[in-house]
Amino acid sequence: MDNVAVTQLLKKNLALDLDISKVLVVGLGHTGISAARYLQKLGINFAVTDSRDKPPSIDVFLQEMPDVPVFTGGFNEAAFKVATHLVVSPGVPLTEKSIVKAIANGARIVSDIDLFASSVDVPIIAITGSNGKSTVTTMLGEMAKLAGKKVGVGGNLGTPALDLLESAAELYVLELSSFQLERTTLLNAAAATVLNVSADHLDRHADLAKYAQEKQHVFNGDGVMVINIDDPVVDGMREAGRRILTFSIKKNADFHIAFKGDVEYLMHDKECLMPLAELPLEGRHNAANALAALALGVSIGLDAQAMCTALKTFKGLDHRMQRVAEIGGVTWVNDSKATNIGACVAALQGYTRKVILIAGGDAKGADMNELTPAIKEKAKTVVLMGKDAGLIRQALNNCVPVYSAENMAQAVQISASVAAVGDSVLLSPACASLDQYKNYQDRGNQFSKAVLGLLA
Ligand code: UMA
Ligand code: ADP
Repeated sequence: MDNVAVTQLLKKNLALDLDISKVLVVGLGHTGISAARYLQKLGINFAVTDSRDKPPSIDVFLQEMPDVPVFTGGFNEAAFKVATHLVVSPGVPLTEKSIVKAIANGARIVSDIDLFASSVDVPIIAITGSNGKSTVTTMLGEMAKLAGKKVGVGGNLGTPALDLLESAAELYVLELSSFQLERTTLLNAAAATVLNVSADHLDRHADLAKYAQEKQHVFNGDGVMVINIDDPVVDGMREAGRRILTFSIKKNADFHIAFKGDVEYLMHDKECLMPLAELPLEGRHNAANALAALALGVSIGLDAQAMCTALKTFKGLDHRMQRVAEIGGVTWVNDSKATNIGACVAALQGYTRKVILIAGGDAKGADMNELTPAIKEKAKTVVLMGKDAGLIRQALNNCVPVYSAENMAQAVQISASVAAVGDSVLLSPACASLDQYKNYQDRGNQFSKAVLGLLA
């Protein structure tokens, strides 16, 4: 879409008027800088604020936009007072005092996704859920490429949505977080899914119901709803009158798993799409992810053969059930991206033999008792680390042997000392990493480094 058409839509949809509106971009990380570039390009009057002294994108911002007002080291009250619109980064809670006050004064909250949705006239596929978003988003991106589409892939995954506009794609696949969705009103995706809902980010959302409600916004509009019927919370999100495609790894659905003879297939209705064994990813949950990606692809008419080829050659993402090494008959698996209970439980459920589990970190307000049944069933030993290790230890109540580790090197050493030939050691923390690491990648890398160090 050209700039004139976009500014007309912004005025119509968001009352964002080139001549009179004053936008405040709140947060200067990836989202903030992408929003600033977007507003600059359209000639919209804006300023930027960030509570940190030196926010992540400040240098590049000052270089690219030296004339735009920027307030750091605290949220600038005067800037909030004059703002008609706030583009709030997902990491900044809407309960922030300055934001609450600005809303009371009539300012309108706009997300980068709202701006994005007002700037494209090609289909958007939107993917959310507690777990599997990045995997399904990447899978679908690969499928679309193999099906010959020029596709833009991003959102919560890597490239901020507004930066994708440069690619002038004919299809966009967006991973969206609950924080992005809670502040988005304009999305009307051609097809959307909530992959699953389990406890996460409860330090930011009031409770599980509120968190699920935010995720449900992904279904705003009239596009195809792709529904996981194995998850009762998601199944309850169906809307009458909408086109719905269902998927399940447990029962019959539009996309499901079934045996034909002694081969298990990914199925679309009665059609065998591909043998499940040809999906090169560990864990039953990845079969669900593949079915979700297939359903989303079918809903926008992607070629089934191209989609299956993409699945068969899908490499998987780092830090998700990633096999690091086999050393002395022990397999070491990095699932550092398991930053909530649901992901850890899914990882454990994929094993037939009991594992040694390394877990712990920042529980983000989750109830660690929910982890106990899966650990009881699937773990022979647990090694705990991080801020909320005590909560997990308490929840386990000595149902399995539990060790404590100060850091990753020690956790790996302890695991190596208790592992026997044929065992797997799984890093699947069920917690965020920020109490001890830069991010989940840093945690996963430290795990891999310590494991490979065992070879020395
Ligand atoms: N900030 C403040 N005050 C605050 C909190 C943050 O000023 O109280 C500032 C920070 O100083 C920072 C800026 O806000 O400079 C932006 O921070 P942000 O946390 O919103 O991060 P972005 O760099 O804009 O990245 C965000 C997503 N981050 C979060 O949702 C926390 C990125 O997802 C996403 O890739 C990016 O937008 C592009 O869309 C990351 C993530 O961890 C990967 N997401 C969570 C998850 O997957 O679990 C939801
Ligand atoms: P997200 O982007 O939602 O965090 P990822 O694809 O990055 O999802 O995977 C995050 C974690 O969740 C990893 O530990 C992965 O093994 C696990 N996981 C992936 N898909 C699922 C699923 N469908 N159900 C439960 N856990 C999953």
